[in-house]
Formats: sequence, C-alpha cells, structure tokens
Amino acid sequence: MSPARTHAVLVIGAGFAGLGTAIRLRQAGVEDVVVLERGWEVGGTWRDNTYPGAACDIPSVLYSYSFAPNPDWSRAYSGSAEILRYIRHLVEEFELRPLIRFGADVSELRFDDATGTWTASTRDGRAFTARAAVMAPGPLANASLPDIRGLASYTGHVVHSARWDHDYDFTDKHVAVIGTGASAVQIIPELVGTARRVKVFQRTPGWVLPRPDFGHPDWLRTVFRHSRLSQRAARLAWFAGHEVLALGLVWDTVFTSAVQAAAKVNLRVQVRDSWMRRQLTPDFRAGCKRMLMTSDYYPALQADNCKLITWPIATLSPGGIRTADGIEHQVDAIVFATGFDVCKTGTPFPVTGLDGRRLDEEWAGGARAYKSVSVAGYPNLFLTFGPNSGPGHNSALVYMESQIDYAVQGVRLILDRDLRLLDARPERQERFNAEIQRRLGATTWNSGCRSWYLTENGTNATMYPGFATQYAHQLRTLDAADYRLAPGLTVPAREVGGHNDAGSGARDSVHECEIGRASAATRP
Ligand code: N01
Repeated sequence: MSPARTHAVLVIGAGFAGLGTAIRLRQAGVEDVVVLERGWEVGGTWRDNTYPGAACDIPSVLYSYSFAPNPDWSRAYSGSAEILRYIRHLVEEFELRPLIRFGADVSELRFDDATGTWTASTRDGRAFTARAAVMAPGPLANASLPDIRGLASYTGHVVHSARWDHDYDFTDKHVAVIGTGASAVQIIPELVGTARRVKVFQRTPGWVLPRPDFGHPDWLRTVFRHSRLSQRAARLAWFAGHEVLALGLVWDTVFTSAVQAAAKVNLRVQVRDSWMRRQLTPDFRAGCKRMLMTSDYYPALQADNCKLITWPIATLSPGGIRTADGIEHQVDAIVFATGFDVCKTGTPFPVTGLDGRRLDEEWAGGARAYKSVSVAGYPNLFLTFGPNSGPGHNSALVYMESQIDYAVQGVRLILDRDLRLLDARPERQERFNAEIQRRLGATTWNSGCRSWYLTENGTNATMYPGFATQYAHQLRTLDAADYRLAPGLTVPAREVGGHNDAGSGARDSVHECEIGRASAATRP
C-alpha cells in the first residue's frame, strides 16, 4: 500500500517520550508530525502498569517535563493514575490528539536511500512516510513472562504486573507473587491487604531504602500554582539530591558502601527476625540492580498472612508452585512481577537503514548508537532511550528531555537544509561507544549481578555511566560535524508537510555532499 504523502516527522509511540517529542517539535515550528501508537490510548508504560500500588519511585516534580510543570501533584511520589492524568493533560494542553494514529502497531521501519525518507508499515496494512523518524516505543513496553517449567500446566489465574487483571478479585484468595523487583515491592503490600494469604517467591533480594513520600499540602500547591520559580526550585533541589546519589549508585565507591550501610540499618529497624534479615540481605553492590524505594514492603512481608519463600522454583504444577525443597504451594493465582523483555540486542520491529542494513543484525552483539540517539547507517532516525541512555539514580524524564531536544535539532537541520541524509559518522560512534564501555567498567551495574541492564554475555547496552548533568550536557548541542550530510531531495518540497522558519539550534558547521546519492552511499 503506498503512503498518502510525506510528513515531516514520524514519531513511534505515544508514551511520555513520543508525546514530549511531538510537543517539542511543534514548539520548534515543525507542525507536520504523525504519532503512531499501537494501543488505543496514550500513556505507554503508565497506561499499562495499573497494578495496585503502582507509583513512581522518583518525585513527581522531577518525573515530569520541565516545559510542562504541574503545580497540582497531590504528593511527592505520585501514583500511576495521577501520572497518567498528567500525560493525558499534556495531550489536551498541547492539542496533540489530532496527530496521533491509534491502533498503528508498527511492524517495520524502512529507509529509502533515494528519497531520504522513512516509511513505517503497520500491522493493519497502513504505511506512513516522513523525512525523519523518532523511535519512542519505550524500553519497558513488553511484559516478560519467564519460561518457567510447567507454566502451561498451571490451572489457576495468571496475572502479570504490567497487564493487571482488574476483573479478578484477590479478596480471600491464596496468591503467589514471583519476583521481588521494583514492581513487586509495590504490589505485595497491596495484596497482603486484600488476599487471604500471599507467598512471595524471591530469587534475589534487593537493596531497600525508605521512600520519603509525603502529601503536598494545599499551601504548597498554591505556591507552586502562583510561582513557577518555586516549582523550578523544588525540581532543582530534587534533581541535585538525586545527582549526589550517583556517587554511590552509579560508581562502586565508598558511597556505595554508605548506601548499603543505610539500607542495612533500614532492614534492621524494619525486620525483627534475624533469619529473615539474612534472607533479605543482598549479596551484590547497591546500585547494581535498581535500588528499591519503599517503606511498606518489609512490614508487608512480616504480616501474618504473608510468607517469604527463598527456595528456588522447581516447576509450576496444575495447583500451584513446587519449590526445590519438594514443597507444593497451592495457590489460586500467580502474580508474575517478573519485569520486561527489554530490547538490548535487537529492535522492537525490523528497522532497515542505508543499503538495506538491518539494525537488529548490527545490534546482535549489543546495541550501540552515537550519544544514544543516532545510529550510523540509519540516517534521519532518532532514538529515545536508545543504547546507554538509562539512569540509575535520577529521573528518566531528565534524560528524555535531552534526547528529545537533541532530536528536534536534528530534525530542524534536515528540514532547514533540505537534507536527504543526516547520518552519524561511524568512526565517532565507535569512539563514543569505546569510551562508554570503558567508563562502564567502573560502575556498579558491571560489578557482578544479574539484571535487565545486561545482555546474556554481560554487555551493558542500557545504562549511561555518569551524572544526568553530563548526559544532558553532551546532548545540548547537535554538532553537524558529527554527522555525514547529503543534500538534495527527491521528495518535492511542496509534498512535505509544513514547518516554519524557527532556527535549528544545531551547531553550524555543516559539511555537505559527503555521501553520494542513493546507491553510492556506502557502509562505514
Ligand atoms: O522487573 P525487574 P520490575 N524465576 O526485572 C524476578 C521500572 N519500574 O517490573 O532479580 C523467579 O526489576 C527477578 O529476579 P532476579 C524500573 O526501571 C519503575 O520489578 O532476576 N524470579 C526480579 O526479582 C525497574 O528496574 C518503577 O533474580 C524471576 C523480578 O522478577 C523496571 O521497571 C516501578 C524469574 C523482576 O524484576 C523493572 O521492574 C516499577 C524467574 N524465572 C518498575 N524471572 C518506578 O517507580 C524474573 N524473576 C519508576
């Protein structure tokens, strides 16, 4: 099916990143933006994660866009419903709904060397073409149901944390929870409050610190409403506090030992039983896996109707879970809080770049990009939460904003200079990645635990080894010298959707004509 016309930009995903991209593109004067969303509502992970207790472990003042502050957060750490309301508010406030194509589940993204355009095909047979594409499918979009032996034989109810079944009533039920990560520690206290009995199957305990949550009093909201400066100051204060945490959570330092000591004090204060404290003491460095921020998890584990099971799961059986000690745990329902399938070595759908190269093939040994946003050989394409862009200590939204604003500069450059190709220089990408991998060596993530940050062979293609400030700084200005540029369009300008004359903001050191047209474009 041939696409109707060539848009300025395709954005894939209508979660936080995709919507933020659309907003910033429009603010930069790029109006012809199409947002492709596979679901039927906006919100991404916050639309999908509706499990009881779902909340953000980063303060809302910081877990929101700096260009769209919300004075009305009800508390320091908001729940998922309030975050989703904020996302929906963005859609209305910035009039994004007309840009979004719902039910557009992208099955392929393909670059046309001759025209310098990307075409996204969707599973329902539609095709959308644009001068540039921004990938914003979210790193945590696909729930992971582990391949546990006997899973198919279990006859009770199965729920995944990221696809909660609100029709199932847990009241008075015997429930098993598999997993003790960031999602599980939020779900377990809620289930303990409703179910008859909860058994928590822990494979690896995590480091836990209390979450300093508090309700925002009316006066604070009034101050926020009347003074943007006060909101900015609060955001800055939270930001600075989290940056300090990097000293212990990103790098394996004496501060890491201090974080562990604080977590051990928390464990000792909250858990009475010494054997249980041993079961809950991690054997890896704090920060290696995501730090768990919760004040009600340990109390829930000690409730009369809750039991922590640390024997490995041997198999699922028709009635429940059999552990390696031979005990059969009969349960009515199993909650899998087992995380997500994260694309560390592939792409969520086939992405075909210059000369027919495939991104999943190139990333088979671990994903790599230039500054996490561009990939050599895939011109005019920008990634949000691309390789090595993840934070371990600060708000994902801070990282996201930097990626978006960098991508917007790239889009402006393509449109303003009428470029066919804006392609990251492979040698700069190589140098960048060598440096990232070198720096990762000193981080807690590479200190020897198993986590979703690492590939099977231990490559860390997920996290950024530095402060959020450093990450944002390197993305502040898109330097055209980092890219190979090719001018000239086969797409007639009048076919391309409108953009105004706002300046690109990209550093003006363009070296054009370095890539030949179409088939003359060579692999690096
Ligand atoms: O998933 P996880 P999550 N048998 O992968 C266990 C974000 N998030 O959904 O540690 C038995 O962290 C696994 O055990 P182990 C945040 O970025 C943010 O909790 O691998 N157990 C682990 O305990 C986070 O990092 C918020 O040994 C199995 C758990 O399942 C990311 O989402 C809130 C198993 C999976 O933990 C993922 O968190 C919630 C098996 N076969 C989540 N397979 C915020 O507040 C897996 N496990 C922002």
